[in-house]
Amino acid sequence: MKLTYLILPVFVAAGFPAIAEQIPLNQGHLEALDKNGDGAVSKAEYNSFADFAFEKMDRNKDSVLSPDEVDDHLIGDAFDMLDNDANGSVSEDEFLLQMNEDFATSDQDGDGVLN
Ligand SMILES: [Ca+2]
Ligand SMILES: [Ca+2]
Ligand SMILES: [Ca+2]
Ligand SMILES: [Ca+2]
Repeated sequence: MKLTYLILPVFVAAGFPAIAEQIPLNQGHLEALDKNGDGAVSKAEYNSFADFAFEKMDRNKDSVLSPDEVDDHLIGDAFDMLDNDANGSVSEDEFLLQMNEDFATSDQDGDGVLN
């Protein structure tokens, strides 16, 4: 399975080693997301990871991500992509929207879990 490009930097945000733009999802990533150890990443597990990543990136704890907070963790033009309403900050809703799209993209067989 391929990670989509946004998920990967979020791994970086969560303390995984920095890595290049797009890599295959490896067993270590899966295990980190798979909290209950059933070998698959459910939407709930993925969402709790997304929450964690958002909080981790939001250094000043104002509940939005500024460009510098995003640039520290995400690659390329991730900020513009995340900032749907182009108001110069990324809300948690905007972030989770993109994360949900990434989940759907990664879940190629559409069964609601990544494995
Ligand atoms: Ca699981
Ligand atoms: Ca912030
Ligand atoms: Ca915004
Ligand atoms: Ca699946």
